[in-house]
Amino acid sequence: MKVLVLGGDGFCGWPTALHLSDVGWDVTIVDNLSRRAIDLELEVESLTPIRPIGERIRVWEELSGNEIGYVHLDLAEEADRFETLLRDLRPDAIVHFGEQRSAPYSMRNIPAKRYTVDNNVRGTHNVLAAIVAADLDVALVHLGTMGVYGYGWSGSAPIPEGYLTVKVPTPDGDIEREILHPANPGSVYHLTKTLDQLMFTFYASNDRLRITDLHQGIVWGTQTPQTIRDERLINRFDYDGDYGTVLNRFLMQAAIGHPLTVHGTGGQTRAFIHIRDTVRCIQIALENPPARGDKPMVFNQVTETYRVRDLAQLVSEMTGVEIAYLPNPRREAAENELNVSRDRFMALGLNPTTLSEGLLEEVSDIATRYRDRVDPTKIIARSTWREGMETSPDLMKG
Ligand code: NAD
Ligand code: USQ
Repeated sequence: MKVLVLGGDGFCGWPTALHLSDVGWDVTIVDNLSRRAIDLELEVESLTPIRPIGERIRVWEELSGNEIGYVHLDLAEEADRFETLLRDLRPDAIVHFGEQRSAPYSMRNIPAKRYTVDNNVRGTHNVLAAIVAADLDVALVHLGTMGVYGYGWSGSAPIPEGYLTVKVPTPDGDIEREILHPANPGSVYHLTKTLDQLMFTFYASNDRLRITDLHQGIVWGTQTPQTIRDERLINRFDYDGDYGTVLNRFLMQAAIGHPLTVHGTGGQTRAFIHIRDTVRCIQIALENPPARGDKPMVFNQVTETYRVRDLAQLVSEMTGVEIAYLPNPRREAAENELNVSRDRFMALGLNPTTLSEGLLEEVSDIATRYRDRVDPTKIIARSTWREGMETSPDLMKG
């Protein structure tokens, strides 16, 4: 099986490339290294010491005997080169991680908003158009987000996997229709993922492309059985106010004794998944694609849901670090319930890593081990959803 991993140098893409290579697939990574460039722009580094892409790939080859290809290519800007790559390689499958993925970064300022839309929407469209132009019958798996559904929209009813059955009133009585679940994005980044969904619907219908959209929750954890084999293979771990996600941030904060930065009341409920399960889910999705002519298949890629303040409580009890309730820099519901259907992956054999199993390992093996690499001035989230919104003046000193 020949697979292209778009965005394969990133937090989810790198461990996925290694996992698929380890199970014997022929993997080629496509990445323009824009995420590493954003680290330079933000003057922050991954908590873990990630190595250059060429070295990562060489070390993997030495250890496993498996080659991984690498093509430096910008999906948004180099549409023709990408089409040529598809014609040359003729992959059986493509996994698409290659987007700007931070909600706070996407709200940082006008240039970051424009970049996020241009990069993500053009990139995804270029991928779809190139598959059609190269006349490939490929399984395309895209990483979407739980945030396309929004939070609190459907009350206590479980969020379905992508589609909703609705009753449409007509003069002859109600008729039932299945529609894409209404989109309710909470940031410019999340907005791009809702636009991706519409492009998938169109290309699945018009060009009979086989597309799976994975609405993934917040990924936590760092290592997989492959990245842990050698320190030079280590995965990235973002902790800064823009790219660090909530649980990994709390773990890093606990390791350096920084108060845990809960936004608002911490009543936000979110869905989570460990990086080890992300890579297994991708393999499962690639092995179970929709048929040609089917609508895009949607999986909710989540294993647990937690309230932010309960996560903070858990980490605080485990480590003794205090909790700081800060003004929320985002516009989001202060409190929400979240009930998510996730039957598909469970039915296909996913056996999830739960927080209770994996958390302590993360604190000791990653956060504590690399705590000297933390720049405390990068911890507080400074990107606000609207000009004039408050961030925390006290803790900003670091
Ligand atoms: P990441 O930023 O670590 O990785 C994305 C990779 O894509 C980077 O290596 C970047 O250089 C590359 N890239 C971006 N734009 C590109 C372009 N135009 N051309 C070529 N390469 C490009 O992000 P991640 O955390 O690995 O997320 C991967 C995907 O999963 C994203 O689409 C994200 O929306 C989705 N996702 C992530 C999470 C999470 O918690 N990390 C949760 C849900 C969904
Ligand atoms: N939060 C805090 N304190 C912090 C950081 C975050 O309270 O220090 C809160 C936020 O206000 C938010 C929640 O925690 O309510 C989640 O924030 P996050 O930064 O962990 O996650 P989010 O911005 O939603 O984005 C991340 C990934 C994104 C992915 C998304 C999945 O960066 O790529 O799409 O998770 S989901 O949230 O399910 O849509």
